Amino acid sequence: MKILTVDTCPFPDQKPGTSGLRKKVPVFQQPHYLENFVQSIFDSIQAPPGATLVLGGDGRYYNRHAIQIILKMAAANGFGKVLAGRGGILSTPAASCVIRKYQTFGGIILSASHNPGGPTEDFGIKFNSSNGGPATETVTEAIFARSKNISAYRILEADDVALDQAGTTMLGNMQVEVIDPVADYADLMESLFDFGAIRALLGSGFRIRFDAMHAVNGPYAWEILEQRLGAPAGSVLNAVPLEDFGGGHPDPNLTYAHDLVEIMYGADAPDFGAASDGDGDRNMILGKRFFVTPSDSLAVLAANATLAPGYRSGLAGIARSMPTSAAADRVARALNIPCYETPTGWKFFGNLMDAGKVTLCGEESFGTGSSHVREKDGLWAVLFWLNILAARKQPVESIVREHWAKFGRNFYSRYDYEALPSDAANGLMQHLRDSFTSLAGRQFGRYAIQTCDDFSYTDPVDGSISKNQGVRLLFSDGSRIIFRLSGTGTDGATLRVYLEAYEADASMHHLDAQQALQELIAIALQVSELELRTGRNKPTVIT
Ligand code: G16
Repeated sequence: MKILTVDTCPFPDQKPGTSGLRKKVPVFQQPHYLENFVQSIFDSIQAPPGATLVLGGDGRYYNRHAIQIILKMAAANGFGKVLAGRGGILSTPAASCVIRKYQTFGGIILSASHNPGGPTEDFGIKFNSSNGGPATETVTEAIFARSKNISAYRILEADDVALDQAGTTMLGNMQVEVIDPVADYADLMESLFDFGAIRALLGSGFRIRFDAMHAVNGPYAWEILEQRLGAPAGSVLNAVPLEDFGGGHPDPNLTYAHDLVEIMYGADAPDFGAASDGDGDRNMILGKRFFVTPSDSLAVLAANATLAPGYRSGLAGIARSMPTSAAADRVARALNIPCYETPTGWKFFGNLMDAGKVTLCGEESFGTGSSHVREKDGLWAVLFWLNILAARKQPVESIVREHWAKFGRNFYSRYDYEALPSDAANGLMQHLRDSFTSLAGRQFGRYAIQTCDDFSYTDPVDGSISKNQGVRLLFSDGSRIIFRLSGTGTDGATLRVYLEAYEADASMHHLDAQQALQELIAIALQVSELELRTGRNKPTVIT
């Protein structure tokens, strides 16, 4: 087998976004496109010769093809071993788990997360470091810089590796070990949660539905929920991963997980419903005819954490992304532990967890997780909820309502305007920045703007600074409106408008969030000139 050095030219658009490089499949299919990016990773991460890499993805279209290329490039770049998920499958949290458990140099995860899959849909790739977490901005910047001046890549001339059965083969001088993608992760979950109590709950007539959305979590949910925990067959829906997710949009929210939503709001609704996304790191939690916002979910998990064996000794701290509601901050205050506010992107939590400053992390974008791995973790959140439900023996809705009664309610909603022309979206953001001086101190009905800024974060561990992380309008009563452009879309620009209002008065907690946030929504539309600038009179998705 021969190592080939292939001449190539740089592509200008290989800048990793919020979580790796995500593009349409035809972009990745351009000659040398994937290879350039993989070589840029290898050139930037300085792996010692003989290092071990973890490799897997969410099974979407192009996953198998990309894995073969990456294996041959890893062999040509001096790696000693690759641990690859059987069938090329590893959920994002499982990949993080395997990197940590076997103390590998890092891993490459193939996923475009919650974005649709298929020949004309999305694909993605990212590098995770030895802590199991997404590479820091310093590393992703180095990868991007390298991609702009790359002139050649190395690849082994070899046949494809058989990936569908566990076992070990050699690829040149590199060992490829095909591993069971589920076992290590399922064992980790069993070590964190009271499986006995959850099994008893599920055996007592408590009914659950988990919608895997034809994405990667199907086999994980089937093994854990139906096999190890004894949930009746059929509790896991859409459990077979498909390359195009069955034509669906594997994003667990009220719009895209509509099959589950219909079941959970139907006449004979089960007691608990949940869904996860393409690569298994996001989650949505539902009770009987009741939606738990991701921000509330983080706060409830934090307040009840000690009910789960893995968290019995308490939490070191909590972190949330800036646009996530401050519900978790109130719990942190009550527990007398620190709460950190980071920019959007799980990569910002890694340093805090490595330094032992936080145990739980969460984001409004349906992401919750803890220091058990360095990615958000969809099934973990589901099991945490089931553990709490088994311990408290109350319905989801009453647990959340009691939480609001104790801590107050942070009404919350996010409006997404997808596929906007980039110029219009950038213009709107610039208009807001230009308005900071005139907006500060202005009164809108009962709301007064106290300050406006563009969020900037200084990492308390390594001192790195991340600027321009979202425009914030902060009101005197603690309410907030935030405008941000998504870093994960592949189609024009996606504008996200985040709305939050705090209500201490329990007699108001029954209100619908859209009702409670009406005035703030009107202010957001007015100050941003959204309709005028984008031509949109309604959002694509409301969560
Ligand atoms: C990624 C990141 C998350 C982030 C989310 C949304 O999630 O890992 O930290 O909150 O994108 O980002 P944006 O608002 O920039 O689109 P995932 O599930 O797509 O990997």
